[in-house]
Amino acid sequence: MPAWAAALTGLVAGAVALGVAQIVAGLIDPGAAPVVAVGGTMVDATPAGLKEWAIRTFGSNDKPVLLGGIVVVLALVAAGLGLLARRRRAYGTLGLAVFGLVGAAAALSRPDAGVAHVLPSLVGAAAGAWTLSRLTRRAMSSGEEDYVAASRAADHAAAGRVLAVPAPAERTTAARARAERAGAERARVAGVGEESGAAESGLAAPAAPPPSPSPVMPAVMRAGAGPGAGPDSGPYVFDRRRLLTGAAAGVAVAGVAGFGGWLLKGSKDAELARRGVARMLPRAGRPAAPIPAGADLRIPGLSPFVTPNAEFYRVDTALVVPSVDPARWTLKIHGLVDRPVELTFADLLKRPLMEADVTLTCVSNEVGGPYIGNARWLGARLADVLREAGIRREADMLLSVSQDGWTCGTPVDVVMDGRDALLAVAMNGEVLPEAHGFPVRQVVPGLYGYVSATKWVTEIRATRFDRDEGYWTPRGWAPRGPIKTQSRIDLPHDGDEVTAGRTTAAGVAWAQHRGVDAVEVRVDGGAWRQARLADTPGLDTWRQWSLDLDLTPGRHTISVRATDATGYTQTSDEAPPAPDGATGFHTIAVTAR
Ligand SMILES: Nc1nc2c(c(=O)[nH]1)N[C@H]1C(S)=C(S)[C@@H](COP(=O)(O)O)O[C@H]1N2
Ligand SMILES: [Mo]
Repeated sequence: MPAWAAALTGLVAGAVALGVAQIVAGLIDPGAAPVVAVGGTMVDATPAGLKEWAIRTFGSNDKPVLLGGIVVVLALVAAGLGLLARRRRAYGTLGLAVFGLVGAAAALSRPDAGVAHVLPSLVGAAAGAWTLSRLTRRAMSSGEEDYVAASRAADHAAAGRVLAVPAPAERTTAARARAERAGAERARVAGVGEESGAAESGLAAPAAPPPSPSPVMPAVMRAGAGPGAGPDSGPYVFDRRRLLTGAAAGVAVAGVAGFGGWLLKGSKDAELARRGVARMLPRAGRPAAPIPAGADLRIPGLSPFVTPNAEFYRVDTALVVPSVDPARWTLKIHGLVDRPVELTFADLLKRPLMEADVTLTCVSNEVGGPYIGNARWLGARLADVLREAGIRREADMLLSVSQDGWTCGTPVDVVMDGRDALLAVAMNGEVLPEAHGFPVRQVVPGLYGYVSATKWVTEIRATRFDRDEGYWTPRGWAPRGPIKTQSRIDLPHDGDEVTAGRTTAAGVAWAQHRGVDAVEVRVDGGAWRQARLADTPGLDTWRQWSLDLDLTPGRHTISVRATDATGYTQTSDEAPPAPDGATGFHTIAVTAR
């Protein structure tokens, strides 16, 4: 088989393996798909620096980029396996088996894995191995099959002649013997003749010349009967057409299976459950006051005060969004507590629910970056739940765990100090979106998400900072992450051309749970000028600001800084996001014409 054809068989086998794995994963759990499982394992094993680079470089595309990269590597490996299988079919099977095992091991090692999670990889690898051998045979055995068919036809013709033409007994016998000799010879050449009557009769094989050969016969005879012909190099010829039709069928199977898996995943019950929850979601016992009309300056290009759910930033380590059935969801509260409890979703909804406007922020947000959003959350007070469980005095950390095994260490004193730390079930009047933690997530005002905002939360262990650590801490991030006072310019944009004269600058500033007291803007390093501040419903949200600037023609830089309600003005010292949040002024450059 030519190299390209061997590579193609490998590629198609790989595609079938992935497609089949995908549909099996669709039936079990999308997270058990081998690419996703291997990707997740890689995410967890990636050094913090590399991960930061990926987030910086690819932004919210980091997941598709990683998955795409894995698929490209797999495609290369699959093509390589096809080439190896050309030498020995067993190599291909062995290679696929190894990949199946790697996928299965990765799937099994995921924190939310069950034994069934090995199935997508194993079934996929088996389907791939089968495809590889099927395709190889299809591409290479046509000569053998044609030859055997031709021989049979010749035999039948000979036998038919014998039967059809009544003749004297000795002629009949002679004709039969000749036909049998010819059959035995062909059978020997084709390597299929042991059970034929001619072989048993012990006649010398080459007594008669073979009948008129089919067009492929010379090649077959050369390949099959030549010296040194190994067991694998039977009487094969390469049939491109049969390979290509087989490959097309394989690609179709892979596509249909992959698409089916995707559909299954999409229609998974979490979405249905979300709709069910929407009907049973109670109203807040303590509704928040309406957001003041003056909280949103409604300047085009300025971040709206309330971030729509669909536009809310998303940061997590989950390659596929965990789908959690609220009917089976429980929250286990244990560790340093006197009365461990396990709450069901119904238990949680029976508690008094309250609303709170809280701005979430990611510690990996660069100065001026997009990983911040504000929402109205509905949930149960976390402090009450912990108090009922009898949280002990020595506990200073809540180690929360998500459905997919991510962990987060939150200071107990922060949660218990009266702020609106919630086990949230709704976001902006909507059931929590799956990507934002359905059915239940933590929201703690004033702490970066990595130490507070556990999505898909299933467990809270009261523990100690000197005993435990959350997911990001061993990866180079601080154990505690209070949000730093910060501000951002939303308009104009860095690099914009603006008309000379009057230009409006506007943006947001935040210092959650301290509150923003002032925002100042300066042009070209000049004097700081007070910006106009929008209203705010409380201390836990960002605050819009705006200021009209007079810009002379030419290039200008614009900087912003915020002062929080403790009197602290954000520092000009520039620090990267790691280990505990970026600092420095957001500064942009524009050209006025
Ligand atoms: N289960 C889980 N929860 C998580 C994370 C995660 O990786 N897994 N990331 C956290 C981080 S770093 C942030 S900034 C917030 C982001 O919440 P959002 O995606 O709803 O905006 O979720 C937090 N909760
Ligand atoms: Mo984050």
